[in-house]
Amino acid sequence: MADIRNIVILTGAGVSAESGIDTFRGGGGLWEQHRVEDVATPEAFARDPDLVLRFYDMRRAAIQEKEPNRAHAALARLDAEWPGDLLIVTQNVDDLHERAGARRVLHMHGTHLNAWCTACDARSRWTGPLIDRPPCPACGARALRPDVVWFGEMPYEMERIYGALRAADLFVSIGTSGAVYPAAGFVREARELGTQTLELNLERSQGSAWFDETRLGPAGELVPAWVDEMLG
Ligand code: BJW
Repeated sequence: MADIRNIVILTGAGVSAESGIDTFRGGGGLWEQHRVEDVATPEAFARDPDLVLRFYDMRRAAIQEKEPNRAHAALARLDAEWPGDLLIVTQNVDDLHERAGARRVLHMHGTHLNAWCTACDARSRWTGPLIDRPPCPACGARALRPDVVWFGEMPYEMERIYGALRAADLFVSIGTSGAVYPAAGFVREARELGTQTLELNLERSQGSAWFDETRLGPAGELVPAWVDEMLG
């Protein structure tokens, strides 16, 4: 890890697993017998909005009961103390990075704690349920949906992410299966740019072969140890 100034960190569900938030593809990856791919799509929302809203209401309520873990805390410390550029690109829709104190965080798949009005396009902070079709605080239309990125939709702030990847000296992927694009492709972008790449995961992921180094173990142990290394 020599000559590193700019760092991009990609996080996935594994970073929040030790906070008690289920991963997507662990434990069968099913919710009430539905695959994530069948609930997290605009088609599913059009076909059965109650099912999809119930799924998100349940998860929005659950994350508010959870607390950041040692991995979130270590990344927040790195964010606070790292003198170079740093960007935590999270696929997670929980707010545990922020609640641990991290500031340089980008939610590429959106956030549970926003509702998006499909009538006026406003985003509003939202902590309660959506199942009863509450009115949009901005325009009053009953057209709110979770502000999350479903399959077939464009993830947020891709230009900013690719810009940070181009400037990075180190790309680190933590707790993600490498099953979902475009995030799964970041390691290849980084390699093509000659950037050092490191993976921290409980087990080998679909992308492990692309990384210069993979360290296996729980994020709550691996991340604090790596952050200690980085901060010397
Ligand atoms: C631990 C641990 C511990 C456990 N410690 N680790 C080829 C190229 C480009 C696109 C595609 C393509 N083929 C198909 C596509 C389209 C599609 C896609 O990827 N489909 C796949 C099924 C193949 N992608 C899209 O549609 C995306 N949009 C898009 O591509 O737009 C066009 C575009 C093209 C090019 C550039 C830009 C745009 C949108 C994807 C949206 C994903 N949405 C979801 C739902 C979000 C809302 C919600 O939360 O409900 O995002 S799906 C779900 O998967 C969620 C996650 O963020 C995402 C990734 O999951 P993650 O985080 O990796 O979790 P898991 O469960 O898979 O893995 C957990 C990992 O943790 C495991 O590895 C464990 O080992 C580890 N772990 N405990 C450390 N204690």
